Amino acid sequence: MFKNAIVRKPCPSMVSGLRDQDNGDPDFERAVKQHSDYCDALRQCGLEVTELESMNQFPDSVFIEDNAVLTRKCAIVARPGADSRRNETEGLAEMLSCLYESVYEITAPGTLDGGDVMMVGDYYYIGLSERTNAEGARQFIEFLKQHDMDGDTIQLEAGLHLKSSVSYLEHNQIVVTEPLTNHALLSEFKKIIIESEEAYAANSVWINDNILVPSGFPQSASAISESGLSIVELDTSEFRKLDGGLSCLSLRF
Ligand code: CIR
Repeated sequence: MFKNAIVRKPCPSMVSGLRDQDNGDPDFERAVKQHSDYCDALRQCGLEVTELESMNQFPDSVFIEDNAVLTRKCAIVARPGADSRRNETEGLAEMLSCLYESVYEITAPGTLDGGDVMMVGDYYYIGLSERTNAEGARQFIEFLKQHDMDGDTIQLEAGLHLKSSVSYLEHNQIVVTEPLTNHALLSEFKKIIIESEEAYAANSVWINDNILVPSGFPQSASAISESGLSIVELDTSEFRKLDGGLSCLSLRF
């Protein structure tokens, strides 16, 4: 069960956030509304939500998931792989030290984005991507081991982050897109396959037996609810323009 979430408010400069393809700039006012609905959904799932002030000097800072990984036993501050995001983590270790006895930081030359880290209990899957390198993953696993946790890496061939393609929905169940469906490390999971035209819905989020699913992906929504899970659909259109999904918008712990 999660009890808390940390989010960062969107900033007006998000209109110049990073993106792989140009699908138009996000509308800031609409993003603020979608973010507020997201926070309400987290609260309805029973979470206490801490809203950090926006950081206009960092256009992508609303995607706070990439800044840290909060495990059951320690906090690990990430070192974002994109240059423009590298310093988003300033002050975070200090803030997290009020919540955790053990706070670690990924250091150079390691890079790691939280979006590349999928938690399955005390075991972590780490995507090696354009943002997360082998050294970042190595440091991350070393921190885990100090607390009797462990992890392994998955080399990504496509997608921004690991969790752009696969999400753990608890109960030994994942939603996963085609490229990772047959990955050896994921073979033990029960799979809900997300069709390629709905790939964005692979970034869905388990919160206390509710699944947050992006709206506009009907096949995925019914596949997830058919497996007995209760879904909450949320509009993320403005964050999607920056390749961001539901998980990126919060740290849950
Ligand atoms: C970026 O490219 O870093 C942002 N525009 C999107 C980050 C999305 N984060 C995530 O999937 N965890």
